[in-house]
Amino acid sequence: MTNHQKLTAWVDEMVRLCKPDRVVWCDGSEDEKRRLTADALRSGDLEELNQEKLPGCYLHHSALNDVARTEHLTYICTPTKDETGPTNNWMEPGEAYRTLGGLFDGSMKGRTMYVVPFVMGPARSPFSKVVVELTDSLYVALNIRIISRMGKVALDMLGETGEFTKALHSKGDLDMARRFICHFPQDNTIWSIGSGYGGNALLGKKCMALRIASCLGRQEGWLAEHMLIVGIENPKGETSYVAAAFPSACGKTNLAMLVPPASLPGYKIWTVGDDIAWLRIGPDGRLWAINPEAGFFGVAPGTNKKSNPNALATVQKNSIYTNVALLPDKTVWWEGMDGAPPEKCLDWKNEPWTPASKEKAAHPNSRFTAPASQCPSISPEWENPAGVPITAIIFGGRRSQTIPLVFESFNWQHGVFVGATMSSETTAAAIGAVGVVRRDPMAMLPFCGYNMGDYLSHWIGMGDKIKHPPKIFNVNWFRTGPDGKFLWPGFGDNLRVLLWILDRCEGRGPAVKTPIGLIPTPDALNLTGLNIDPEALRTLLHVDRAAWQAELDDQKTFFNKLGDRMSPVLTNEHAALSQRLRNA
Ligand code: SAT
Ligand code: MN
Repeated sequence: MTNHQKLTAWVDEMVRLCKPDRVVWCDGSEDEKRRLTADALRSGDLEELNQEKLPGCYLHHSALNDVARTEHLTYICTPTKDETGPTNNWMEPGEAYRTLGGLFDGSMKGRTMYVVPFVMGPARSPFSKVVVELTDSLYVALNIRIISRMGKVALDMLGETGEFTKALHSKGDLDMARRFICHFPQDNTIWSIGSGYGGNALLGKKCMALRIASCLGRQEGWLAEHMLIVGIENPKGETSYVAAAFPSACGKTNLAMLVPPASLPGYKIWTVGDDIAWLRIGPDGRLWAINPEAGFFGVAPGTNKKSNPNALATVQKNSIYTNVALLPDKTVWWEGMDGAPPEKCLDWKNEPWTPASKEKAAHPNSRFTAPASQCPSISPEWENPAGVPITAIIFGGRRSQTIPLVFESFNWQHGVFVGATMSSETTAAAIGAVGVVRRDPMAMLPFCGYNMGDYLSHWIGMGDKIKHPPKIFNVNWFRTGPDGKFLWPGFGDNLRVLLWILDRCEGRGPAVKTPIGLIPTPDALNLTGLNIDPEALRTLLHVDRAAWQAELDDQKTFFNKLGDRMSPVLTNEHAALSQRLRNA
């Protein structure tokens, strides 16, 4: 299938290591999809869903101990620990190759190795990159087929000498004690063993498009970010694009597919990407973004006709569901779907479930994998090889207190500080406690492939090179009142915040200067048709001095952790914020 000698030599070497019974090169064809699906149904990797109601859709159950990313088992392997930095786990490359090599040795005996070449980024884009993943998981091969441009297209792009990321994956024995996800930036290599799930196993996604790509971006002068990309078309037919970073399971997919409220007629939302953005400086001095992916790996629970009708429409065909509940008519269900819970179903563990059951029917991190092209709001520009120009960058976390609904930074450097001091309450997307506030700069804490201090300096440095930088904002949809309920309606109504942001980018939109940034005056947001308590709005736009003092201290603790690699520009920004709060 290829005359790329380095590629075939590497595959041969990995075959000698893993010792699969068979090696299958994936070409990405429809015929191959039918074959692999039939194999997956036979092996139990997939279960067929109701083909009348959900054509081309299948259900996958993961192992019970393999339901989310395992950050504590994820390593960056650089010659020195300093290159990896204090926020990542580090393993010396030689030791990593030895340890994992021992586990990979013979790991595919009795199994098939799928050679899965794929392109991250639009075909024919100079910004796209090729990855070849070797995997013993049919589920992984079939998922990659959906979320990237897989097969011949990638080998064609490689030609005989092209560069590619070498990604090796085996389910191993799925035991967490023998699970490792290792990245070797200097070798453009990823080795992952012991998990078959999501970001641990679909190596093009978090491992390549963020961790490895962030290293490439640093070398080559661009940014690989955990950001959705969305176009907002106004009633005059003009579209502006924004990129927004939120941690996993904080509503990126919902924001990327937002449906404008009926009370704001004439606006349209265009989805370019829902999870990852690669950002480069264009010849016009603006920042341009591509979505390296071709599909969505979205959180299922909470997806319904109100929260995300576009996602719901997207997943009606050609989709793989993971760890959702199965209804008697072989369709799927999850908590937060429209209507009443079913009288009975099979839960994500394949056990009988009724509304009286104590546990959830769908796993909180259950997912759908669906082709982006099926999304009703997909942007006509989503595969433009040049990307789309970015007007604003938005940072946001899940914070029940302190952080206002929206504020604008004073300039690029302050905006980078705002991103660097992002924080969020943890979610089910990673193993560990849920609801704990953690610092998560640019939503990249688990995904930055090198020293976080250097990463933040790279952001500062990019600002010097971008002639027309986007304005930087911060949002928080998740602030709650004394009763614990969300103060802001969220979802479609988030458009009201986006419109203020775009107004500000055009030099319009009233704002008040506060120590933390520029905040809309209460009448600056278009609230037509929205019934919101004025007191709630006041709280949403309020900067509480005492709470911000505590925030400052926590920011400082985090910055100190980054040690001497911390950007002095950002420590100065911290001091300036402290001063502004004192003077306020
Ligand atoms: O498991 S993934 O990393 O693919 C999803 C996520 O955590 O955002
Ligand atoms: Mn994500």
